[in-house]
Amino acid sequence: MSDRTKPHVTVLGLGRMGAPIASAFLVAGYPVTVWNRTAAKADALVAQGAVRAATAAEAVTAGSLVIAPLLDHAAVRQALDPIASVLRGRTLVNLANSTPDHARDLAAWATGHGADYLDGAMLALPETVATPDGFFLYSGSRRAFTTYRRELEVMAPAHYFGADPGAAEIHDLALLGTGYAALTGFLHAAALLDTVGTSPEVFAPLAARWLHGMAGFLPELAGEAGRAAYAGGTSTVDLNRAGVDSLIQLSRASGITTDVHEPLKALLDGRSADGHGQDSFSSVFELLRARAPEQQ
Ligand code: FVH
Repeated sequence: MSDRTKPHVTVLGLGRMGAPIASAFLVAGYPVTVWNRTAAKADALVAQGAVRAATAAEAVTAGSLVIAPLLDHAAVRQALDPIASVLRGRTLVNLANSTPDHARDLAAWATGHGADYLDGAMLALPETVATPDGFFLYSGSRRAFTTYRRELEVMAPAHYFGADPGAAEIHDLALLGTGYAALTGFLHAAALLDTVGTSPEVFAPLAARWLHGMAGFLPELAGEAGRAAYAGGTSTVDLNRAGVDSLIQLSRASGITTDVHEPLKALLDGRSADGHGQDSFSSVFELLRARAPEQQ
């Protein structure tokens, strides 16, 4: 039974993320209208108490808060462009993964059609929606974030990154990049161990323990990079060059690709060739950071 004192929530897109999001609002007692391009995906939510809208326009009209966990920027534009006029007076929360520029474009477009716009990025898995294990990032309209903070927290702990609509996406992509590097490293290592009969399942707990320890190293790495203070570190460029080199040699000898670690070796070799072999590993940051055009 929904609580009529709560704002009416519309969820556009009932994929892996959208379905648990809509379900979480129903569990929290919100009146919920749902729409999905493939209508059958709404069946279970309708059984749970959601109202099924026949069209995206009907769905947007029903809610004051419109949440769109669609596939990507193109899907958002395809779903919303034809119905721009019904957005007026509503708050649109776009949760599709996109680039900062796409987020800014969409914010300008939505605002131009009279909507309040919040861009969101979901750092969660379908099963961690509405649990403390996931978290969502937001940027764009502060008024929208403040007004609907309680509703946003139904989906996941909510973090606001300021008025630039692109800010949530920059931070999201930075976190995805961190994760992709770690997970690709794990898969490469699993392929390596597969050659000696150690299964990925056996290796996973060991890798998780190591990654947990690595996470504890982040404040030190961040402090060095933030201050550009690389002297006296315990884990130097040259020490890690040797480690990465051994890994590449073993990969090659085992018939495993070296593609994952060659870029890191190139960075470490570059640092060493520039006379920074005894600097901390974190000094690789100096080769990665954006430079003024005249320094490139
Ligand atoms: N799934 C995950 O693990 C990650 C977790 C972190 C966040 N990502 C991002 O979340 C966005 C949604 O991802 P998803 O996993 O829910 O994606 P799908 O299950 O594939 O559902 C996609 C929904 O989008 C609808 N859709 C696609 N194209 C269109 C279109 N042109 N017009 C209207 N709707 C469209 C699709 O509809 P249908 O295929 O069922 O008809 C689904 O409702 C995403 O940005 C991830 O990067 C997920």
